Amino acid sequence: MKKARVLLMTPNLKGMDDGVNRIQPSLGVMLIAGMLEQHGHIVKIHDTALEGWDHRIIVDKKKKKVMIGQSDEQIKKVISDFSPDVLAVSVLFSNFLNSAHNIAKLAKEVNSNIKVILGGNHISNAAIDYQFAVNDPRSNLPDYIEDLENPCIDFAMAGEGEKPITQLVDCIINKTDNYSNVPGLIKKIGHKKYLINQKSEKHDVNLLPRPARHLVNMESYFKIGAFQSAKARSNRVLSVMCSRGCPEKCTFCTTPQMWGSSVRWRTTENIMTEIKEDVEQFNIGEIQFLDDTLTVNKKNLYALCKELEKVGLPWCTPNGTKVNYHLRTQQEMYQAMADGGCYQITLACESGNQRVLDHLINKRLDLNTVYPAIERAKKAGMLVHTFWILGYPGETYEEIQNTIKFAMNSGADSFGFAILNPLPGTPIYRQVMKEKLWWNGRTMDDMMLRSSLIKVDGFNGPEEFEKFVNETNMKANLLLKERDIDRFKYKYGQNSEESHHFQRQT
Ligand code: B12
Ligand code: SF4
Repeated sequence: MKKARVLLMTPNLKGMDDGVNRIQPSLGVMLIAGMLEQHGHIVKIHDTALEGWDHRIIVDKKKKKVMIGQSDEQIKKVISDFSPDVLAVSVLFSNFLNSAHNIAKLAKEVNSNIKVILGGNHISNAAIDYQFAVNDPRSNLPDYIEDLENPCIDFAMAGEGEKPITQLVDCIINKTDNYSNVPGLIKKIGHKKYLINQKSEKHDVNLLPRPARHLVNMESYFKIGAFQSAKARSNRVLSVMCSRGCPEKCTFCTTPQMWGSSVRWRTTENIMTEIKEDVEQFNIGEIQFLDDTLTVNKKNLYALCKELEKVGLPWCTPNGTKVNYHLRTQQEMYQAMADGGCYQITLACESGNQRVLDHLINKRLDLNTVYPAIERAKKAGMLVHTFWILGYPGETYEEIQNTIKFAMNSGADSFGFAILNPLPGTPIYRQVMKEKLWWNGRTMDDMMLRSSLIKVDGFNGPEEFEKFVNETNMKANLLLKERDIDRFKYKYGQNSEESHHFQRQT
């Protein structure tokens, strides 16, 4: 079997000129790379945003939108130097799309024989929305798949990519044309007509390769130090995922569609082998778990905490954990996490209104469980960060204010008030498309950390709402300083009082 040269790229990043822009190695890309290497292919990973981190172009002054990453010439040079047979671009965020399309164009300019594949969360969900569009002409969803209408893109792939990409690369390099057997493959076959193969079966997470961190410029990520949980105990962060899937079905989230409802946990041994070896190899100072909800399976969590205790590194859960899991033994569970080294837990509270939780986002969360959970996590010795979302379609101005009040009275140490972004593939996105709820002039392309895309009750425009949410974040994150200066210093560091930037880091 012939072996291919595969270049895996993550595109330039869109960010807010005055905001915190985060960057970390892409787990998806590293896992795919690991699998391709196992199959003997020659693989290179290149993150154009990382390599061009200091190169920022203002794309829209009013929206404070900047593009971070390498220039076209630099990207072309990388492609031409490596001379790949296959260029695989990962589109994790919908706002990566333009940069991804640009990379595809540049690749074809370098050599029109390079086969370009797009994959990742955005692509997977765009394919789902396309199927909705075909079945419902009144959906206002596009009745075509944008990516495949671009002649520079040969294939897209939906779903988990590790196994199918090796099949696709084999087809390409050995010119077998056996595309209908490649799970998740999407290929244009006519005007607005596509071959859409059924997605791959859910992968056995214990058979996945190790993320190919050896192919990544880890030192540059450490130097920038803008990992998911920005106020880390160390810049040398290892991002680890123990599980795939989530049993919940929140209407704003892509996880149930993308990863499935049953949670697949890696064995403790499998997780710890990765952690121990990579902690050693990269001199890691902190672990951040990227699981969608790390506390879902108590037995696995306990086993993990026991092993992490032996490693002795600080760790945290930058993604939200569900507030109301294992209520009867919650104190014990939080204690096990704290004893295992968890210095900060994030609780995904989302709203201070039962109506919003029940009827707008299907969160399956009783508001009465929120304050006790925060108290228990603090009692166990952890800092408590909380997630809240403002601006759901159908949420009233009063409900937005309620959420802020509820959050600020909760006793949490810090607060991330996000703006609801309608994410492709989710029920909320389909509602937004059907009811045409976008702010005038805003599209999916404007999605960034704290940018406002859809209309919000009580606000006249996106800028007004963004300003309001930014100020709310500032105000809420100053509370800890007023309430408990020692805890504030513990969270932000000894010199935090002098820092004018700490509020942005939560
Ligand atoms: C970590 C994370 C972040 C991190 C870092 C991202 C990174 N580079 O690692 C940070 C903090 C930056 C972040 C920020 C945001 N995030 Co985020 N984040 C995640 C999270 C929790 C994990 C990502 C991950 O590593 N997944 C695991 C890997 C293995 O999956 P994967 O990358 O998708 O790869 C697999 C497949 O997609 C496929 N694949 C991937 N690439 C390719 C390429 C090819 C060619 C092929 C064939 C296959 C393939 O194979 C891989 C292995 O199976 C996801 C949720 C999730 N569970 O995925 C949300 C998620 C990606 N985030 C999301 C959002 C909305 C945001 C924010 C906008 C938040 C906000 N509202 O403020 C910001 C955007 C920032 C920006 N600049 O635009 C959404 C994105 C949805 C969308 N359509 O855009 C997600 C999906 C969560 C959700 N709510 O649904 N995020
Ligand atoms: S928001 Fe969290 S709990 Fe809800 S479906 Fe997504 S991952 Fe699961």
